[in-house]
Amino acid sequence: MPVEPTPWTVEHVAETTSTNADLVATAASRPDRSVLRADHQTAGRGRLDRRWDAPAGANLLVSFLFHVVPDHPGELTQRIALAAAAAGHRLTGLDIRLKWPNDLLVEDRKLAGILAERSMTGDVVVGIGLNVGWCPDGAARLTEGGATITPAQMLDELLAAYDRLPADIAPTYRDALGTLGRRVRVELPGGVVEGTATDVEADGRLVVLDACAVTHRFAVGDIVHLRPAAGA
Ligand code: BT5
Repeated sequence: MPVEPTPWTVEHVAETTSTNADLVATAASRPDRSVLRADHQTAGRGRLDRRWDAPAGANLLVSFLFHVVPDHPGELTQRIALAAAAAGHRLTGLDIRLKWPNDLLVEDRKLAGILAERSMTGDVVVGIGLNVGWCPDGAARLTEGGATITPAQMLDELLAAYDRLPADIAPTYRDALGTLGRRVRVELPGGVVEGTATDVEADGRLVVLDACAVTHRFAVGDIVHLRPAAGA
């Protein structure tokens, strides 16, 4: 008999500063698989102190608390990304691809971003901002093809999709990762590397082969998907 997953404990608030900040601060007093969704964030966070924008009520702004953390904690981010992509596709038919390390894209436009953080107690909080009814210029949203979807519907579908993921997500993640096979520019505080993304390792590191046939492995970084070279 397959083991039933721990049920999700879902809380919904009208407004907060950041759902990630709330779960990180209260991790010890909440059960495993607590979920906090807000209609509006007054200080929504991206990575590296960047901002995450969304008008009140328009988009999915939600964080997930995990007390049970796998050996490679990035797997939780990968699972949320895969579940969100599957749920979005199920609701709209859009072809949603993953961009390493933590974005969801529709035709190279950003649909969602994910921010994972550790609490003082070692728990992991994974937050996703996913554009449902609104997106900034140049980004993507779930309703762009005319579908009528609410953030609450998208969350329900995401939670169900998460619990349908297989025990070993590595092949599913690799298939969904639009970064593989692409020319990429990796931007790091110390400089820039350009090359072809050839693989992703079990611990989530991206493998990039540069023009001098040197292999680089990145655990963190911002990447840009480049257009294929002319004639390639
Ligand atoms: C991310 O950061 O993409 C992670 C975003 C995580 C947001 C969620 S919402 C729920 C939870 N609570 C939080 O406080 N945060 C999480 P990053 O890769 O750094 O991308 C941030 C950049 O994306 C910004 O600098 C903007 O350029 C752009 N951006 C901001 N809002 C956007 C939106 N709605 N759609 C697309 N791009 C956006």
